[in-house]
Amino acid sequence: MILIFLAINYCFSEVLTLEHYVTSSCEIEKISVIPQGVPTVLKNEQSLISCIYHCHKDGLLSFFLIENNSLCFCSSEVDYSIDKNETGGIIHGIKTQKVSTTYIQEGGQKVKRVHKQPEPIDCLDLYQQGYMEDGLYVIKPDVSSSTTDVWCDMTNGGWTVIQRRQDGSEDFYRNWEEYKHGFGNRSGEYWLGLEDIYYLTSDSSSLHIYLEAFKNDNVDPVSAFAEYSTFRINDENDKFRLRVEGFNGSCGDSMSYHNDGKFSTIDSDNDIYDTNCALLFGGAWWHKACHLSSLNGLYADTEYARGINWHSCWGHYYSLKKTVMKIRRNN
Ligand SMILES: [Ca+2]
Repeated sequence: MILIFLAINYCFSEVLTLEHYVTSSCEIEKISVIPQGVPTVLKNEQSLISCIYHCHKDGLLSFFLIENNSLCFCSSEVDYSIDKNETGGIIHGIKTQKVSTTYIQEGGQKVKRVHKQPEPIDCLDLYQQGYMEDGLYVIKPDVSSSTTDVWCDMTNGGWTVIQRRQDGSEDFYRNWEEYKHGFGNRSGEYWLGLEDIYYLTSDSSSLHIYLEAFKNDNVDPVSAFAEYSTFRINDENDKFRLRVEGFNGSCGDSMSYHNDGKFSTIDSDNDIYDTNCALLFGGAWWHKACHLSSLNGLYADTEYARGINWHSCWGHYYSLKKTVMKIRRNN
């Protein structure tokens, strides 16, 4: 892969920026000239190098087709261009997400991948491909699933965020179909969806939960974490039954109680209590009779067991400000 960069000095030499975008089917790199004299650094190329080179020449973008470790050669054929008004979102009508920018010291050409690649199945997959920046990515958890946007925590090594609360902007009082398919803004508050969580945890996975209180409430502690070395859920036929074990954390284990519990929503009572816990306490969860944790509870609701609760640390009368649930395959 390194050889590619040693072999690309001969179209012209200008300083370029290279921006990485992802779509549901490929990665796209946008190239533009930046003024001479601007400090630049070559970084983070990783495994994106393959298939096709771009060459920026005389104001036009041209393609070079190469194979790995072969020399690139110029082509006058222009079959790809960048919309100069593109502001980070649409290239040729394709919705994209900007994931990083690379500065190239030399060479007016750069590797591009435009061939369709196998879809990344999760954030760990992307991380192992060399994506190092936190942010939105497109994944396809299973051959039979659709692609979906997801927030990836790359800082800590490729964790896929499946749930996030932080400001009460999203309504979590929702029904079975909504919890099955997911909802919310992937840059803000969201629930990924039970079906995708089922696919994502078909291999042995860990769960990490981050919990944060409102600072002004003067509760102790202000934040905590809980981690489980094994986390998976069964499919819908078994009501997305929870398997969770191997606790490690800073403020008690409020999740293991829910091991073997089925998921319940306001319109689907699968708990072992007389009535519907999700309806009674306003939070869809793997309820039993009923809960020691309820991270999909009602935002800022401090009535008994109705808020965003983590009982072992803050009890049933305190509703957390922020929660993040994220998962990662164990191998
Ligand atoms: Ca019940």
